[in-house]
Amino acid sequence: MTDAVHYEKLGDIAVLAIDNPPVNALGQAVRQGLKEGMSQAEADGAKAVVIYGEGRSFPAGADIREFGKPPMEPHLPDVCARIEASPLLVVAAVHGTALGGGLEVALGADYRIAVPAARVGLPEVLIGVMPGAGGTQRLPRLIGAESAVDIIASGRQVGAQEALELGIFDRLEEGAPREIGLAYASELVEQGAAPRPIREMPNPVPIDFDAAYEATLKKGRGQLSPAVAIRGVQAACELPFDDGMKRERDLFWELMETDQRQALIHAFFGERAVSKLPELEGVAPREIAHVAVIGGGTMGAGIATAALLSGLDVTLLEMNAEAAEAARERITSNLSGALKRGKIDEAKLAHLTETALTLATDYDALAQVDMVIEAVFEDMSVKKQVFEKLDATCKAGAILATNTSYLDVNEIAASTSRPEDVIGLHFFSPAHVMKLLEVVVADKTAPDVVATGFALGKRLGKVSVRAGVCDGFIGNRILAVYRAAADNMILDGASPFQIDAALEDFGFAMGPFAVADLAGLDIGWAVRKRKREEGLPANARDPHFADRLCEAGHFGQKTGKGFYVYEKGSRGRKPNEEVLEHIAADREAMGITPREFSDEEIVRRYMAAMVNEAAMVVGEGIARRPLDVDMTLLYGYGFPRHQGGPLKWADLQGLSGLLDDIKHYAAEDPVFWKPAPLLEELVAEGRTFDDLNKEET
Ligand code: T1G
Repeated sequence: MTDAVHYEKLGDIAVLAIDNPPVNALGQAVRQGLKEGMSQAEADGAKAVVIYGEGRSFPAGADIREFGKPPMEPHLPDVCARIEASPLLVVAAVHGTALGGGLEVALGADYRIAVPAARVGLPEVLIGVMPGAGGTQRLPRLIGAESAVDIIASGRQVGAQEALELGIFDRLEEGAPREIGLAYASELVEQGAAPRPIREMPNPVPIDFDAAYEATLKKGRGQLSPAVAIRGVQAACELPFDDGMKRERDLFWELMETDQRQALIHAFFGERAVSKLPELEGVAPREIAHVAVIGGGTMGAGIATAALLSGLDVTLLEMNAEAAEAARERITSNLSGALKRGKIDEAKLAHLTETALTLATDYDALAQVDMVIEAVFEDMSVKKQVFEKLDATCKAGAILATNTSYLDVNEIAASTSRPEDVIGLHFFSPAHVMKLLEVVVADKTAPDVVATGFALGKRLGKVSVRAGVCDGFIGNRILAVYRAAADNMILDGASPFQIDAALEDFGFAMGPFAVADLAGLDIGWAVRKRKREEGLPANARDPHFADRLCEAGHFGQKTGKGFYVYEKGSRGRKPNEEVLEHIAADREAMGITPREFSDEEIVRRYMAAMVNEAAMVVGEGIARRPLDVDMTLLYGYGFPRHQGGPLKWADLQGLSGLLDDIKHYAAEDPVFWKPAPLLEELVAEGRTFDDLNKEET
């Protein structure tokens, strides 16, 4: 027996305890142990076998770290088949999250018991593959094709009660998995229950698989795995079991070989690695129980909502009682979403908005808070006034954070006597929904203040990324460049509508101009005006077509018209042809003769600009690693997850080809296109952005 699976025999019942922390992933030692344990139980004359997980969970799946390496025997489908083929009664006792291969092992058993808090699922499609150990063959036989397609194509987790009702679990019982498994197995043995291998159940009734496939492919905006997994379920309906298993395996390996699998695994591990900073090893965060938010507008109310939902007490400071009450209404409205989704009930809503939330109009109310998050108007002089007051009011050790999206945090810190307690916490709107949090570390920010920023992010359920101080930090700095690349393509002949469509085909939920309409065109307008005041680089192209829209009061969705026209009451959008006249005027003023752009060129240029600026951001140390940029774009800017993030995408495309493109573009427009030194260095050395991730992590 391997030490990853402990074997013991109690009377007529053998027990296989899987012990492979942290999530009992089904690595080679576990698979070996299960196979040997089944043989041992049969050799010992046992009548039944109980399989359960030690620690926090029944196996949460195959060991994703083995992906991309030569597969090692015994293979998981064979282990599941071995369990199913046993003449003994096999009981799986489930707690925690039985996911992927974990659920597939449980489906190899004859009976499945679980604790009421257990959850199951087949989330393989979320990491670019599909169930590959019988999940697409056994689950449909057990619960029907339609329910199986829902669970497999969505990758969602299913609660124990729903799993019981579907037929995945036979019984729910409070208690330790080992105990409830033993008791259930004893009962079954006494009843003379017979093994009931799922492979012997009839083929499930088919659904319209072509329709399901097409609909899923469209919904996934080009992600392959959910749609391909449906073909696995189709095999369960149309083929004998063993042929279905072979079909599943073939489809699984097709997906395993895709770039999307590499991209999605990169996103899975990147989401966890990004908030592990070597410089914070052993640095204890400060205690945070009571936070203050200054400013109850959209951002402040969103931040307060996130803090309240995480169990923190919040004092929200506004200029006057009326503004403070308006903020409470915004927070209550934000929380009504959580109420509708069943995350909180009415009593909790009342507690959060009337007890946990305190409104204030006087800075003295902030004297004892542990942290202040400032979310006032994006103007340096206003922010400096706020921080001077906080410096004079807040207790020693209170953390003073600014939610600024681009202003210089060093300058804000310098307006206090305690710059070591000042940090940037850049939330993304809506702050109680968007997962990205840029933790902006100023020159004098103390390590335990950084650690506290990450601890707060974790508590709020955010993906926190460390950012250095520059205009726009990581995300907005890169956004400004790829948005400018799109503007330049418009000046040269493309239309905003073609650009949006091309990037939505690439996988973005919305193209850049639809996003600008959503965020509000006045935001970009203010940035362009600020940058003009600061002085643009000589010969920089400075389009005005978006300004013309704003001057006419068209700010996008909130005014019903921007790049698109938004009909009242309909979610649709129609191109606003007026913008084409403004574009033509710009081209004429710049003496440009427009040319055709292919969708492929649009994506290539847009992505080249994004990758190049991202390489500068990493090269300058504003982002610690390439994966930090990838997580920023995935969690804050709608970058398609199945493309992995801009720098993973660049690695998969090939850096030398990208650099060649950028040099070609630079020959046309040397002002906008300057190859990033880091990109040139990696190409020269034959290295990838992933190589840098490995060095740093
Ligand atoms: N393999 C390897 N490591 C894993 C892992 C896995 N399957 N799941 C989690 N980890 C690591 C994770 O990287 C982290 O490591 C630690 O465990 C704690 O995880 C044949 C082929 C189970 C819901 O996709 O969804 O089965 O950072 O921080 O928030 O059909 O982990 O501590 O070093 O996420 O409590 C299918 C993926 C695999 C499940 C727990 N299974 N995991 O969440 O903790 S493919 C999955 C999760 C498969 C078969 C196919 C979550 C979780 P570190 P965590 P958590």
